[in-house]
Amino acid sequence: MAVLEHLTSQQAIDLENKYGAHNYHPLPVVLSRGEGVYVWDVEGKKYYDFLSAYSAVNQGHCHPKIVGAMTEQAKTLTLTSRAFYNDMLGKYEQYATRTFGFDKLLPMNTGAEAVETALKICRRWAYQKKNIPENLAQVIVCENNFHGRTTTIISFSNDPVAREDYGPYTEGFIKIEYDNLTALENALENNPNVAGFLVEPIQGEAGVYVPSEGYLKKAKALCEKYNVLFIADEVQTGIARTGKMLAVDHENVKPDILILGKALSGGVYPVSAVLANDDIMEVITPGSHGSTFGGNPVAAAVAIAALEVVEEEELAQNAEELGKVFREELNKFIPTCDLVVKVRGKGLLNAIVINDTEDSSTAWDICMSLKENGLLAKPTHGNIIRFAPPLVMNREQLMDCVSIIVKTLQTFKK
Ligand code: IF1
Repeated sequence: MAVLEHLTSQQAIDLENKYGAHNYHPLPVVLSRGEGVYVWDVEGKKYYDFLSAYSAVNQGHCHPKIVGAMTEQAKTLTLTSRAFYNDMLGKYEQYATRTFGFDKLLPMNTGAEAVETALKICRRWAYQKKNIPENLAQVIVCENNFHGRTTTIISFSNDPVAREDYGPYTEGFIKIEYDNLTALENALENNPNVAGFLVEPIQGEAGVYVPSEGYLKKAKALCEKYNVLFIADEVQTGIARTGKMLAVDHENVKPDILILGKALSGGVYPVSAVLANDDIMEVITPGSHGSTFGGNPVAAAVAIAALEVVEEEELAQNAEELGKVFREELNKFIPTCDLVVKVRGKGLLNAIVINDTEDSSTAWDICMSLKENGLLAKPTHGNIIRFAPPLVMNREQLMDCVSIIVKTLQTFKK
């Protein structure tokens, strides 16, 4: 078979199965094109994308402004490494720090790398500024967290599938219950070696678990009380997804360290970043951290364009409004049967909980049926289905999607 030959879905799936490592179990759909809120499979069938590449494609597929910025920059200069300056990085750093209100930005590529970077900054700060004795710094994390796939990050995961047989694990993490301020205070008090608290403002992988109102604000206050850095992982919740530029904005919380990824590039290129003020970021000195691709000119051009699109197209407001409509509409359906326990979420990061056990196939079967009906979504934790369309959706499209979802759920009615 010639490499560029047109493939059927089955052929593409067979190739991945044969030649690719089996680290995913995808829904059996093979996509070959995307535009805005839509994607098309290789047979030409059109779908609403209700995953948005796990919230990376907030600005919609192949946004012309972002793709334009990328192709222009790709024709001009792609990579210099940080051994030399480039004429795009500073402009991007200025734009992004102004947008998010921090003194400085450290550019990386993937979300996991940015989380690792934040942890390194936090540990350095602990030794150099908080005077924690060498190698004793601890970071508090939450149960059911998801922060990525590196060895250190999976060390403090409690998902057996993500961790099993990857030991030995990195030390220095304390795990507490999410959305539990007493547990946080217990972990902070009488422990002078705590350096930071790493938290997702909404737990995505855990099934779009929204904490109680005020949790983040009070958690930040506790961190201040004990001189501990509040580190917000907004890789999934950031960049307008939840109806504000950042999910912490809902509670007017300013993290000490902010982690961004995914939609920072609109999903066209891997771009991640860590932001902090000078008193923290100054612990990073030449040679102490880096990346070949981090801060490259294409990434910088893409990220500026991606952030401009969010502002110009008022995507946060749109996510806020459409999210309310989505939950309202689903809440009309839920009492009509026993199939769906609840809908929850913020902005356009939502999930429905199916009334079945975690090991049942119901949520998967519903997603297969949604696919047949022209909408792509993926189950998480067995009985939860995440709904996160691109934020460029309009009200009419959203109502069309609600009707696809409701009609599909009706065929599974209990
Ligand atoms: C996979 C989940 C989403 C993240 C947060 C850091 C990262 C992620 C809060 C790492 C990544 C992903 C990665 C993807 C599945 C996915 C996911 F279901 F696993 F939890 F989005 F909901 N912090 N999330 O959500 O970013 O290194 O991937 O760029 O790993 O299979 P990355």
